[in-house]
Amino acid sequence: MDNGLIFPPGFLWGAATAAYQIEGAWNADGKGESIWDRFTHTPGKIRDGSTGDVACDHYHRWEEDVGHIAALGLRSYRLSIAWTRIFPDGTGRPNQRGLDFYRRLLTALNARGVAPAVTLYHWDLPQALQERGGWLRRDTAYRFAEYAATAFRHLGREAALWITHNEPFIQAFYGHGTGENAPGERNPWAILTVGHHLLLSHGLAVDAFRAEFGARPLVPGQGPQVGIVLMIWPHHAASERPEDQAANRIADGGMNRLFLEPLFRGRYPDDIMRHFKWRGMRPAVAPGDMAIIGRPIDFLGVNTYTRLINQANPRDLLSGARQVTPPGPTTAMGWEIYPDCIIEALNKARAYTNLPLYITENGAAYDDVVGPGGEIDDVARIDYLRAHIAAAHRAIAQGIDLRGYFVWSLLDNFEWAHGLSKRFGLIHVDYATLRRTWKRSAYWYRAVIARNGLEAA
Ligand code: IFM
Repeated sequence: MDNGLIFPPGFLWGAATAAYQIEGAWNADGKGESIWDRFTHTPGKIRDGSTGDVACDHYHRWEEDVGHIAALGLRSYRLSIAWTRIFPDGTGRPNQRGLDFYRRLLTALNARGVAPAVTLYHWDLPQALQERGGWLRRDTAYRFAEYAATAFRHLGREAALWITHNEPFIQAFYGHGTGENAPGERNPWAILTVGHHLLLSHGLAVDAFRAEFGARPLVPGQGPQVGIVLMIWPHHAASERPEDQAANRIADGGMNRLFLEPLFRGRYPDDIMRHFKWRGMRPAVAPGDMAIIGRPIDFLGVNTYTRLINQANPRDLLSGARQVTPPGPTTAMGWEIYPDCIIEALNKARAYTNLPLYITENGAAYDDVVGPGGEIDDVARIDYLRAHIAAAHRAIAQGIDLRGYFVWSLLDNFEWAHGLSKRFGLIHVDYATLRRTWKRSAYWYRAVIARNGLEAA
């Protein structure tokens, strides 16, 4: 009998969000300004002119949202802490009201049997630290470690998984190279230094975690664990031509190996260093930094949505590549629907580490239509999720130690430079009324979780 694709017992089914994308309340209860507050308040930065000032207003509606999380049956919920709620200026004395907010939220999740996975940094640096040099300045890594230590001390036992950083690639390349993200710097020479300081701050935060919870990695379920989330998107060369192959290697190296190698092999990839050195860039590595960056962690989170197909483009200063239009259908982000991204990304991670892996983000934006009765029949999102979850099942069957899968996202939310125009949620948010409505994909995902897998085809 075909029982469908059933996952191992205890598989962690989740959904993910991030503070700036959902919370709103950008200056409530002593919260300081972050680089995303400043960026979205600067005209012309966000395509639809929106900001995260209100977003989903989760800060005020968190109890309702915890109700949705519990009703979906999520085993885990991934959220991020806004650094500026805890340290409005990035450093100094913690803001008790910020700590109280997250304590209430985490306590409520645990009370409903939902294991929190908490990211410390999902790109919202305190503006005050940006004004002192931001991630270009080494000191910021130490301020991050202080913030991490405070979070671990006050909230540490409330989370199952602690994630130091989300996708340092995006902060480095989009925040400082293309300028599409906050702080909006267009300074390619900054990229490697920013990336290095992000990784250094990760290692310092791991030290703070061990100082709080003991030197030995904890056993799952017996206390919090610490790791990092990387964006790992497979890269394919557009052709067999040596130029395309070389461009593809560098593009892959900039996104993936630039972070995997220092974390797991104690060095930066030679070819990427050569590539950027030729362009005058070099990270400011001090003696001992690589050992800090390589501190043992307990798991690795992988965010993957699609693949990229690269063609040589000598005019691109950063990667020397341009991405070609994918052959297959795409989501509303223009991202190809390519379910094998799950297997390829996990295999790429596994080439570096045998740690337990989580898909910490996967999902799809579509131009959802609200029907006359208020229903949202997002079959395309269901198809996307089904195909990617099936790929996750294949990965496990191939021996990959995949422990969980998180849909991006629980709610429609603020999609960075796209503003409120791209909807990734299982739950629709009407931004005029802030009303939440389950899409058909939410009901479908609830059934997947209840079944611990996919129904037979
Ligand atoms: O919305 C983002 C998220 O913040 C980080 N990973 C990719 C998502 C979709 O673009």
